[in-house]
Amino acid sequence: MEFKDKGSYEVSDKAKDMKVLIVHARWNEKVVNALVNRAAERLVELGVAKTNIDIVSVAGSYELPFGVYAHNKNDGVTPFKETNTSRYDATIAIGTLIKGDTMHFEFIADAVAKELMSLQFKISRPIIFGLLTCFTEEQALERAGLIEGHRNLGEDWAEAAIEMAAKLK
Ligand code: DLZ
Repeated sequence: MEFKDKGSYEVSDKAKDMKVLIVHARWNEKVVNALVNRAAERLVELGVAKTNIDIVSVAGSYELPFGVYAHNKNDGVTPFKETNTSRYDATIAIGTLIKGDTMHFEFIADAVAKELMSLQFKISRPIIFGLLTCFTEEQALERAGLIEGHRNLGEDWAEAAIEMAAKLK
């Protein structure tokens, strides 16, 4: 029996009015590009207009939380307030960390996960966790659908973005 699956997904008809932001790191470009492309493609399949999807990059995964914060701000200057919520209905933060010989991986993975989680409640919008934390390059290629027989997780992140954004619509 297969226990590790994502369950069934119900498509929301609210997607056609949504604006979605994808913020991605530039490290591990091949994997990240495949994840970003599939996430954007799936958003369109779900009904989001291509013109309502913005894609921006940051240097590495450590920069993802600030990139999400900066690009969600309405006027680019004032801090978020209750009346100053994001211009995006959802954000997908995408990066790939591959473990090296030091503790770098652990520090970044932990810091980014915690910050993206709490940032959602500051900007009052869902942020989807598209950070792969892999022990090997092969694991990363698998999760980006770049090894035969494996699914690209970008599509799950797009579905999660629409599902969570629909809760506020
Ligand atoms: C420095 C670094 C290393 C070693 N590995 C990765 C990685 O596998 N994936 C990734 O997205 N970023 C990596 N970075 C860059 C850091 O995330 C960050 O950009 C720098 O430490 C500068 O803050």
